[in-house]
Amino acid sequence: MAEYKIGSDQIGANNDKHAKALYADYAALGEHLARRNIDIEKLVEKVSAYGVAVPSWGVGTGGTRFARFPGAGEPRDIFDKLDDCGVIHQLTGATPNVSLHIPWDKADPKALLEKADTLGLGFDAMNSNTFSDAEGQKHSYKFGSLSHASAATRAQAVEHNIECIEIGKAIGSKALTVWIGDGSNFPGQTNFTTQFERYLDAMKDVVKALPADWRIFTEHKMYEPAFYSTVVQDWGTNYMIAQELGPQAYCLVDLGHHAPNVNIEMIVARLIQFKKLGGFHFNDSKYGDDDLDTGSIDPFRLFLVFNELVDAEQRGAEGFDPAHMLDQSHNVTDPIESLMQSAMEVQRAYAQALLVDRGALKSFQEDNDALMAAQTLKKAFRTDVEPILAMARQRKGAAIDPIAAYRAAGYRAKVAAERPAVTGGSGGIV
Ligand code: LRH
Ligand code: MN
Ligand code: MN
Repeated sequence: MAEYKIGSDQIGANNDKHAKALYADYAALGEHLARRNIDIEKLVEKVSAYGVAVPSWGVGTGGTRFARFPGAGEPRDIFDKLDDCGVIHQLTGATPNVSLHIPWDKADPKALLEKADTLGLGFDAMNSNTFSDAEGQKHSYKFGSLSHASAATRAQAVEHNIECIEIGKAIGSKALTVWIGDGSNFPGQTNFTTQFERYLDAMKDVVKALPADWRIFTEHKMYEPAFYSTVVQDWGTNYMIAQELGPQAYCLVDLGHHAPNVNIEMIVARLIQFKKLGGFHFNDSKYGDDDLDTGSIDPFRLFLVFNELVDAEQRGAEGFDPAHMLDQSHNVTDPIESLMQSAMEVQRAYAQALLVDRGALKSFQEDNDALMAAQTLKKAFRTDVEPILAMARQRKGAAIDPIAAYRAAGYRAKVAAERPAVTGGSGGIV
């Protein structure tokens, strides 16, 4: 039994305030969906079983390239971070796993496991960091890591990734996500081909260290921190990498890592079709890698991504098992609130995508009825599925309204009293 940070009586008291309205809304939606031949109970089951992992680095206040404004009760270490992740899961019932970033979260694996156990949490993919220099590290990553011109620097980056696998093995993780900042800032600074060859060779060494039941996810990103060229810049390159690295290698899609207007849902469909979709970093963006709360800018795009995922799930696409993780940075909100909101947005998109009448959609597509095909998706997207999500939470003992319950519990003030205040500074995380 998990030792949660917020009393279940507090959640219960908050739920009591919302229960009557929830039952009424649930009954009304159930009736409406029945007319569409949809069983609301089946949807609650599906949504209940759904989970998205929280990034350990997301529970601290992030920064821009210009400044960081820490909030009250900033987690001091990975154990505080896990406490915060535990609260997110306790209130939403939607985030059973945490994704760690090494060396930021480096700690005794036994202690990590014990702490996660007390909070009822598990661990999703490990993330390596060769985009910044760790304290005491011999070779700098200023000019790259896995693709660096110097063999010693590349070997150090390979070693770091192997260390992440070792830690992951000890805590029950089954995947490693590799994102590198390698690239160049000026035309001529690097040779595209040589740099990519070096990267592939180094990654092959990492893959050799992968246990048989692990997967490795490579994450592409168009630019930043490199501003002229990036080694793993788009899904095409990413797909080539996954092909080169073999059957354990898959592509990770971070929603914020594409050129503006790129059709991300179509990229997702392609990667599913060719059995190389490894997972997601969900977030939202307006301009670049903004790391805004998931679904805060373009919820329709999130729905369209889930439309592809549900399509694949329902037709039993071979080898389809993507990891679902959030990757956000919070500058002006309480990270716990933002992550809870995002987890619920992801669930919402999933529930909406489950509502798509796929039989009708197929006929409209075959009849070239563009208007009705589009309306079929819109009809699902426009349905307010909140009572389904709230009912799934309530039945798990989570909160009907997680943000209200969190605020009422005063968790932030409580940890602010225990955790020393952190002063701001210049920009940080990418
Ligand atoms: C890079 C990225 C990647 C990192 C995380 C901190 O922009 O999305 O996933 O590991 O941010
Ligand atoms: Mn990411
Ligand atoms: Mn990013």
